[in-house]
Amino acid sequence: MKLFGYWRSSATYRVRIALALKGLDYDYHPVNLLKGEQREPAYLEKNPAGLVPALETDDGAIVVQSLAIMEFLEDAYPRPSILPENLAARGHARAIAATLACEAQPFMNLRMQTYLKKTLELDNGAMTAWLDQWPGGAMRAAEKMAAAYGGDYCIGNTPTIADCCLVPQMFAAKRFGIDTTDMPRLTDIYERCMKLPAFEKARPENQPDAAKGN
Ligand SMILES: N[C@@H](CCC(=O)N[C@@H](CS)C(=O)NCC(=O)O)C(=O)O
Repeated sequence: MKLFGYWRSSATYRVRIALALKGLDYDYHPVNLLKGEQREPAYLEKNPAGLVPALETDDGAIVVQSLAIMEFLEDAYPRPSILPENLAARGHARAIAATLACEAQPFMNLRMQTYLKKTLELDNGAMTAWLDQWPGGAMRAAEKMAAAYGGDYCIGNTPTIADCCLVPQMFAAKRFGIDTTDMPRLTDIYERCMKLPAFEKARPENQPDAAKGN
């Protein structure tokens, strides 16, 4: 398999965690977002949305959208699983994953940030308010969803697709200065995940394209 991504992309980070939890090998193909490589014709053939990640399977098929990629991995390589056994718990794991991937991260991605700063000319105060309102609001919803469950991770005692989304979202929140002090359950889960080898392997700083000092 080939993973097209960027070291600091939270959507790519989700997929790296899922691949590592499943113990799967892959070739990593960096797409430099700061240089605009996601909009070059060769990459747009893989993902017409101009976003990373994209996964090329061993058969040469391309799967895009991190949640779809993680579901593909789960279907293709079911063990170890990144979904709970219990059907309701599976639904809840997917719901937390979707809350973070669909309702928090899109408000922070590069093209959204560029539009807010350069086109709408929001100042730092307005940017902080935006981040607290939208990604922050979605994270506070995820905090309540995860708090409804016991266990070491978002849903129970095994990392799931929800944790694959949580860790990159916490990483991005720290980078953008979103206040997470009212998210004790998410903070606790994040810290526990970061002690696991799969999460360590997937860290942005440990990727070959990681920029030093950024
Ligand atoms: N819903 C997409 C989101 C992908 C996404 O937002 N990727 C960002 C990096 S985290 C990106 O490629 N941004 C490039 C840009 O904004 O130009 C997914 O989950 O894969």
